[in-house]
Amino acid sequence: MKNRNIFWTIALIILTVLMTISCRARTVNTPDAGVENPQTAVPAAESSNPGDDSASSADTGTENPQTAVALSNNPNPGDVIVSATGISMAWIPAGTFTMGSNIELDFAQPPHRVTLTNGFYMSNYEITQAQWTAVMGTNIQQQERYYYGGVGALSGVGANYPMYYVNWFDAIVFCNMLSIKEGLTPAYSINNSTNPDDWGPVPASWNDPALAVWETVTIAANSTGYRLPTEAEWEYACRAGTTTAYNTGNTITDNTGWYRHNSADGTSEAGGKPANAWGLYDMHGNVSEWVWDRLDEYTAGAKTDPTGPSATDDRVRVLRGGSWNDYEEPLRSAYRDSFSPEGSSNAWGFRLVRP
Ligand SMILES: [Ca+2]
Repeated sequence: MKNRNIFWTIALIILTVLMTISCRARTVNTPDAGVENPQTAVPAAESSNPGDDSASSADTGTENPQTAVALSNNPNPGDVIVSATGISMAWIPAGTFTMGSNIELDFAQPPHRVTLTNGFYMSNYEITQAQWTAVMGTNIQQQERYYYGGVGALSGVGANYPMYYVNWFDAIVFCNMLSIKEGLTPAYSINNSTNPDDWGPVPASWNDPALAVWETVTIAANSTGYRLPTEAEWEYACRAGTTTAYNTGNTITDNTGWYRHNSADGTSEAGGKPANAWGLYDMHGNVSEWVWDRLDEYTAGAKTDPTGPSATDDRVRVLRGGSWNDYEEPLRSAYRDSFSPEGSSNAWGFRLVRP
């Protein structure tokens, strides 16, 4: 009887130890609610697979792109969520900053105070070719159709390369298609429909009669879906608290981003240069990025949640951040480029935001 008691005592101790070890292991492996701190995220070289679900998930152990992560009620700047489609997005906090610059070449005078009253999520990377194909079903070769310089050419092909040959209308179609795919309320409405299937073919030439209708696009109030950043949201997120010409300082360096002096005559895989303080990659260079706003001259007064002019006489839309094909100046945080919304190029792409 005594031996039997000792046996059960030892068995109980062993069982307790085993359960403790098991619990500890499970605790260590549990993802932190899918939230990844970009300050501790794996370096870009190891995580340069924004379009590759399996690799990023296996590498970090904190992302499961197959599962939409519940939005945090109180995220910190740079906290990452990963959408059901595998698009990682960083939290950009509400705040006030000085938009524009006094550098004449930036076309961004006068500098003025802008307040963004709501935080938002912004995709950590430019939308990649794999992400485009997953939502739209077409590849970069099928999308190549018009180059404003007159000569078409592909400038980098691969799952993790940024998508280009996307005109402004293509980008808003992508936003709504992705929102529908993920069960969110689409942000854009044309002719009282938020379903791009009702909109007809995307206008891709300056004399397409459908342009008149497409340019009436509006943002649906209170939508939960994906959209292009406003110009103010883009610059605020690019700066991430910095006030210098680039978010890496007042002079460009190799780490600032891909541009004409360090890109091999084309785009590079997303995430190849260091992220800014809020975990955003390639805000400077690689592909220049469409934003929502039509181009207009800045005015001096302070503004809250600006969305640009609504008049269609300013029909060109703003592009931000410069590209692999640009010299130093267009990569600056404040620099404003623009083009007609039906135009596309092998140096222009986009990224997304959502509430
Ligand atoms: Ca870019």
